[in-house]
Amino acid sequence: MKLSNETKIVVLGAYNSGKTTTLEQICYNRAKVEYNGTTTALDYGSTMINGEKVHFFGTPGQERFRFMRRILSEGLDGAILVVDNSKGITSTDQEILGRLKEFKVPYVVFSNKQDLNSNNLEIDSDAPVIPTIAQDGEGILDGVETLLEIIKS
Ligand SMILES: Nc1nc2c(ncn2[C@@H]2O[C@H](COP(=O)(O)OP(=O)(O)OP(=O)(O)O)[C@@H](O)[C@H]2O)c(=O)[nH]1
Ligand SMILES: [Mg+2]
Repeated sequence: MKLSNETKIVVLGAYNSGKTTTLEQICYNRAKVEYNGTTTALDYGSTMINGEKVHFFGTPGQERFRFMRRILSEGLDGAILVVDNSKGITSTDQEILGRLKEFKVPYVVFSNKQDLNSNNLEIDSDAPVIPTIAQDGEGILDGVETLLEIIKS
């Protein structure tokens, strides 16, 4: 059970899956560190949901920045794994899933880019899979609320 009334959520996933776009839909106040459109350090944003402050940290997807996932995941309460549904689960996603299960982190999966491919995502996970179109905001807030419910339960 979670005691603090502030929540930290980390947005994980492979290169170009839509993590930064997802965070931009959730948070009004935000910052990002990118070069040529790819995250090189982190995204950060916060918002109030049902009267509680929720902090979001977006990670880089490129494997050369994978050490940032560990740094940004310190003290997390929950995670969102953003998968590009037109590509499916990548080796980066597999590695992230392994860690989430190992450390029993509450998480949801966003099967993003439903506009490109709306087939069911094939994934070895019991976590809720939420279809999203990040650039249009579709499914995003429902997915975040689902995650917050899991964190509180
Ligand atoms: N068609 C489509 N494109 C999307 C969607 N969400 C994001 N994109 C596009 O996918 C590209 C990558 O989006 P980002 O949000 O930068 O992805 P990212 O996961 O942060 O990428 P890295 O930080 O490089 O790992 C951009 O061109 C987005 O506009 C979606 O739902 N549908
Ligand atoms: Mg990014």
